[in-house]
Amino acid sequence: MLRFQPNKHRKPYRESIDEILSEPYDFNKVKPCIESKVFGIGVEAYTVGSGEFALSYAAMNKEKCIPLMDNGHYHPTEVVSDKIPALLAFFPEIALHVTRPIRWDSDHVVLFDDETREIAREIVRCGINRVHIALDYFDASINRISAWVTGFRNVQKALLYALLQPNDKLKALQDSGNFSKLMVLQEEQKTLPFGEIWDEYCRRCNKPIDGEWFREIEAYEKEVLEARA
Ligand SMILES: [Mn+2]
Repeated sequence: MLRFQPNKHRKPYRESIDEILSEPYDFNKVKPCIESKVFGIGVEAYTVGSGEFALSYAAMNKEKCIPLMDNGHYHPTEVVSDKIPALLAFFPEIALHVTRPIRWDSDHVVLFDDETREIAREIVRCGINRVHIALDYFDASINRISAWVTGFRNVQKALLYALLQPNDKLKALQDSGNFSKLMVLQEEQKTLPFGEIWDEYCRRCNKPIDGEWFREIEAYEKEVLEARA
């Protein structure tokens, strides 16, 4: 007698996704996503929708769904930026949940940090039209509007930063094996005056520049949110 039932959870999970995706929809307009996770609260030792499960499902059902990577859902030594070109070698399009992981947890407010910039650079290098970008974070310990605005602006900043890179020049240096110059150029770009370009982008979009918007949120907190409490 079998003590354990193999695939007790994964088989019904697979069948339920099959059933959900059997409903008619236009795949050109609706992009169901299969998102993996490396943990679940209280079930750190075993997660049904693991990376292998989700990616295999998406690979076998390319006409019905696309894979989604949440960068809070991997081991802390793995980076989603590196996985983007790998998946795009097999899938015409992919989706992302951009977030900020801390240890085993995800969903913190996205910062303008190294990995967010690297994710944006891979998106730009691989083809911005092939990647659907969604944000996935919250933080109830800080003002939620400022959390939302900070993370959203940081992803926009990362994309602008990536678009400003001399990508053709960097590619030519890589292709010709000139890795010394490639490294030097990439390092020197880090201290170029990015903030002024971001401010100009905000002005052209008719949106507040950094330093202007937070006071509006503070005023709203005082006048509206605190009055509700
Ligand atoms: Mn997610």
